[in-house]
Amino acid sequence: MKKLKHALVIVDVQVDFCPGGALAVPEGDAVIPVLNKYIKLFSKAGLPIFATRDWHPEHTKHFHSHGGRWPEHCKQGSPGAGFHPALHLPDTAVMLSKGMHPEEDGYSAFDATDRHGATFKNCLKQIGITTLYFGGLATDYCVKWSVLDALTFGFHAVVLSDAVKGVNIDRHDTEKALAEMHQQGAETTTLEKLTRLLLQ
Ligand code: VGL
Ligand code: ZN
Repeated sequence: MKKLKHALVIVDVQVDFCPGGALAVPEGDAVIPVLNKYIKLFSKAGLPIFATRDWHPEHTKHFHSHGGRWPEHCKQGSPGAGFHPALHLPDTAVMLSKGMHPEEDGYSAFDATDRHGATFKNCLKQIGITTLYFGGLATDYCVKWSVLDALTFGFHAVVLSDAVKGVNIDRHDTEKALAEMHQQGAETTTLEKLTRLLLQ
């Protein structure tokens, strides 16, 4: 892991995607303690951490109520749209918001912008990031599209296989998503492997 060229991307670890939330990912909260360890690892190494949030307007084609695929979730400013309180995001983490456009799903982190309106891609370019490590929710939607976009844009993409969970509307969606990401060139790692690599 070359210094400063790698970054952690935590996708949509929000209240609504965890058990009890409006669009709960089964066992979605299980990623949190693992992600907290990744956060420590990246922080200690001085590597940047990004956290995306799904941030929908009241009216969007994303929702059932407007002909879309999903129940209402992660509405801007609602408690469900907050980061899960057990996730220990450092103050230095860069928050990115996505899904604000009423005509678009905005699944990918590359649809997101920071608080100044800068795109994720520009944030990464500015600091010379080449490799992205993805964890969070959900494997078969926002993680998948973020990883595929990362590859399309020429980044190395690594899926943190012990820190992602899928919605699984169809039983095999997570499996399929992981296979598709792999096929497109994504790698996978685990906390154990990455820790070992860093200590070398
Ligand atoms: C997501 C479904 C709808 C996700 C967001 O974060 O994966 N999934 N909106
Ligand atoms: Zn959404």
